[in-house]
Amino acid sequence: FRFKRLLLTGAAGGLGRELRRRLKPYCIALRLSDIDPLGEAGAGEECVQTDLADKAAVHAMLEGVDAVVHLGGVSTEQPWEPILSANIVGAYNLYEGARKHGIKRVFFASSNHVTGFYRQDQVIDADTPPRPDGLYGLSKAFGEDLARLYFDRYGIETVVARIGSSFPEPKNRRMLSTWMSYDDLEHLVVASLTAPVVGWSVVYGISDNSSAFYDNRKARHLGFRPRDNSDVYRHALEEAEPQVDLDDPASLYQGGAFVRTGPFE
Ligand code: NAI
Ligand code: 15L
Repeated sequence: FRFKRLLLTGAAGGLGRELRRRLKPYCIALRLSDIDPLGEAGAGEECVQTDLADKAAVHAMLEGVDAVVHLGGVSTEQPWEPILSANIVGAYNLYEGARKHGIKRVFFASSNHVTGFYRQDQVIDADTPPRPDGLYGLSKAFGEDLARLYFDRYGIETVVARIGSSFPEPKNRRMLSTWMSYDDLEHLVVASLTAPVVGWSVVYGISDNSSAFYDNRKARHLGFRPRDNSDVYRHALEEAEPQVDLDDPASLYQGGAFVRTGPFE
């Protein structure tokens, strides 16, 4: 399966740098975009430094693109202004540009923080109502609804991936539940871009973790089969953190420390 041209936004970020390398075999041209510098374009790469809040630049960057992997934006809890600009105005510019250029499929990097205020003793799924744990989670909930509107009105398909914690390894006990390996991230993105029919689908981006907070059965049609499992790290993380303090909201809620980050003024 090879796309003529794939667009990867947020390409200078942690996940973007991984996917830059991993998505190349799936397309002839990989267009890379970020507000930060992207380095030299390699063979088959096109680099476009763009602020997602710049409507004209975003529309121009979507020209000639078959499908989008949208990772760009603020990725942590921050003051309102940067979130508004990158995640809300930015997502709107991206979908409007996609509509104008007839783009048919988007992978939208949403976040577990859309539902971060569910407790860690609950298992939730794609139909559980949003319960954002901060402005960041709220902005991702906006992106998800925007994607749904653009599917219902214009037929642009989106896989909304509520990514858990995608890092080389889980860093704490919470991440035993939320971790997704980079290999599984790649499988999820490729499954999302190539499944024949996705409409507007929600999937939690996690590996096959024994203590997952999320049930992905409603996303089986994507054919995403995570192959890694955080249990490999369980013993070491439990030894390092034998007790959790249940008076700390970060230990009680799925969103972890995000539930008590901010306000900033
Ligand atoms: P990151 O912060 O390393 O990368 C995000 C990239 O977006 C950065 O390179 C940044 O320069 C760029 N960006 C920020 N504002 C921008 C703007 N106005 N215009 C253009 N580019 C802008 O984050 P990471 O970890 O790579 O995450 C990628 C995506 O996945 C983000 O959307 C994040 O919210 C989402 N995600 C990541 C998770 C993880 O565990 N890594 C978990 C849940 C969601
Ligand atoms: C996210 O949404 C963040 O982008 C990422 O940096 C992690 O903090 C992750 O969630 C998490 O919840 O562990």
